[in-house]
Amino acid sequence: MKIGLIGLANSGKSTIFNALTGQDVSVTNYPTQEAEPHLGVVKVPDARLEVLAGIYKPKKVVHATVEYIDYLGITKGDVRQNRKALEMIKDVDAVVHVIRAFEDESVAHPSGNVDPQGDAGTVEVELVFSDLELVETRLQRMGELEKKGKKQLVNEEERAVLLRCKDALEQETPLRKFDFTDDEKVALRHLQFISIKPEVMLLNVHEDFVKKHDPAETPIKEKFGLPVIASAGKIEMEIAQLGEEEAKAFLEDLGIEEPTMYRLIHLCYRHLGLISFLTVGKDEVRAWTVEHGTSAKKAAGKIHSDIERGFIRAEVVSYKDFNEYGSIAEARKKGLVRLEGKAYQVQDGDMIDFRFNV
Ligand SMILES: Nc1nc2c(ncn2[C@@H]2O[C@H](COP(=O)(O)OP(=O)(O)O)[C@@H](O)[C@H]2O)c(=O)[nH]1
Ligand SMILES: [Mg+2]
Repeated sequence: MKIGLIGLANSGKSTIFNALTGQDVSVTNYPTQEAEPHLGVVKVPDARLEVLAGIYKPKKVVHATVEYIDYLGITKGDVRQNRKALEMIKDVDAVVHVIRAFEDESVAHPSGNVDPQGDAGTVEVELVFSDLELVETRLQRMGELEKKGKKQLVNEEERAVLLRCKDALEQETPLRKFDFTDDEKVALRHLQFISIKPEVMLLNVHEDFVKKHDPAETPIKEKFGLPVIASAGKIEMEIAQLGEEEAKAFLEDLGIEEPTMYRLIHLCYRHLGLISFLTVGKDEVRAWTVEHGTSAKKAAGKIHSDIERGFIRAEVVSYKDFNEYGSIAEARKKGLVRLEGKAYQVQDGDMIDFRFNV
C-alpha cells in the first residue's frame, strides 16, 4: 500500500513521516522547498507472522509493506504549486492529511493562528480545486480536438462524467463522495484525481492532549466525514528513534497504548477494507494484502499470474484454527482444512496453499 502525506506547511508532515517510518528527515520551523520527496517503507505489523516464523523457521519472513511519501505542503490559493505537490502522490492508494492542532509560538503558522478545522477545510478545498483544474484542462482539450475535426478522438462517455465531476467540484464536493460506476472509474483513471482517494485525517496534537483526546468526538470528523486519528507527532518522532523496549516504556509513561506508526496502518487497513492472507513454507512465511471480498483466484494472482491462470483450488485453514491445533496436520484431522474453489472469498488470516497447473 502506498500512502501520501499532505497538509499545510509546518503542520508537521515531515515530523509525522519520521514518526511513521523511524527515519530522521529534517524538520524545520520555516517552510522549505524540498527538491526531493521523502520516501519510506515500513512493515505492516502482524503478530501472526512471528508465530508462524517460530514454527516453520523459514529462510525469510516477508511482511506486507506500506510506502509513505512526504513532499511539499499545500499552499492556500496556489494551484500551480499544489499541482506540483499532488503530482508526486497521484498514484497513492490513500492520503493522510496532517492537520496542525499543537500550539507552539516558535513554529510559524502559514495563516497566523492555529485553527485545525479551518486548516483542514483550506486543504480540502485546494484538493478539489486541483482536480477541477484537471477536469477543465481535459474538457478544453476535448473541445480543441472537436474544433480540429477530430471528434472521433473524443470519448463522449468520458466527457459526460467529466461534466458531472465539474459540477460537483464547483460545489466544493470531493470526488470520493460520488458513486461512480465501474465504467466511469475506468474512463477517469488516467486523470489521477486526488479528491477521489480514500483519506484519513491526522490531528497533530500536543502530547498532553493525546491522552484526553478522543478523535471520534472531534467536530472535524463530523464536518468532513472522514476517519480521524490524533497523534503527538513531535514526541512520537523521538520515540520512533528508540529501540523497541525503550519505546514501549516511553509510550506507557505517556499513556499511549500503541504508537501512531501502527495505529495509522490499522486504521488505513480498516478504512480501505484491506485484509491479509498468509502463505507458509520452509522458504518463506509471508503476508499478502488484498481487498475484503477478493476471490481465491484473484488472491492467487497477487502471488503470481501463473497461479491465477492455472488455479485449481485453494487449501485453506484460518490462522485461528491453525494456532489452536499447532499444525496443519492436526487442523486437518479436525476437519478444519478446507478445499475452496476460485470464487471463495478470502478472509483475513486465511492460511492458503494454492494448487495450480500451468
Ligand atoms: N510543539 C510541537 N511542534 C511540532 C509538532 N510537530 C511538528 N512540530 C514542529 O513544527 C515544525 C514543522 O514541522 P515539519 O514536520 O517540518 O512540518 P512540515 O512542513 O509539515 O513538514 C518543526 O519545527 C517541528 O519540530 C508537535 O506535535 N508539537
Ligand atoms: Mg516537510
